[in-house]
Amino acid sequence: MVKSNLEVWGYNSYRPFRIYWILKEYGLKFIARKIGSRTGETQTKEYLKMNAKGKIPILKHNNKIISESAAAVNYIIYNYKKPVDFYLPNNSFDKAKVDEWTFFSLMELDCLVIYTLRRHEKLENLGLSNLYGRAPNAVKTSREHFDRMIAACDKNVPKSGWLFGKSPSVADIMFVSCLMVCDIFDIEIKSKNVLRYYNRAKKRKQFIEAYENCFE
Ligand SMILES: N[C@@H](CCC(=O)N[C@@H](CS)C(=O)NCC(=O)O)C(=O)O
Repeated sequence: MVKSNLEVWGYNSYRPFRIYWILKEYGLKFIARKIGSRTGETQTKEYLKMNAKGKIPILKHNNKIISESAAAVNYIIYNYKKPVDFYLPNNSFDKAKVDEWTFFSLMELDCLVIYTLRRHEKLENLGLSNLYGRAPNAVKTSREHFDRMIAACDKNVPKSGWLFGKSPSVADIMFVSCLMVCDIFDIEIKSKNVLRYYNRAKKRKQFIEAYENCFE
């Protein structure tokens, strides 16, 4: 078993995947605690003590616990030495541009589209409408919103490399992790440019290693 003071709790989903990916980028050893959402494993007394929200993922570093996948990803970049092949902004404007992609991914894609589809799509489409209720109009408008958002970033996604040049950044981890959900919910990425970017991202060694570790 791997010895490390870093533990990722959660697997098999694009949100824990964000933490697996940044840890692979930084070449850090970690223990994967493979508990799943909606299995009961996030509702135990022991787990709720670590994350009262009863959700995955969390990152545990010694006795420090970080919930929220984006916060956990940032914790790694704030605390460990930047690898040569990873982009970190070094002024406030460039930092804001990375944040712009991060918040865009979290709010416009993860929250407005993915959460809505997960909650309100039919069971056979991998949704939980049996728990949260059918909402066909919300599902339809979420899918439309996704298309609009992807069209809006079409020109901002470079034709080669990553969002900020030759190396990936936190922005790429957040954006790509949301694009991964297209496969689950049968969403077509209608921008050829974004699709090419996504396919490039999936070929990165660290992405593949993280994927193989997170999704079994
Ligand atoms: N904003 C949180 C979302 C966490 C989240 O919703 N996780 C899902 C699995 S990926 C979960 O645990 N769902 C169970 C539930 O909502 O009860 C993050 O990015 O970490």
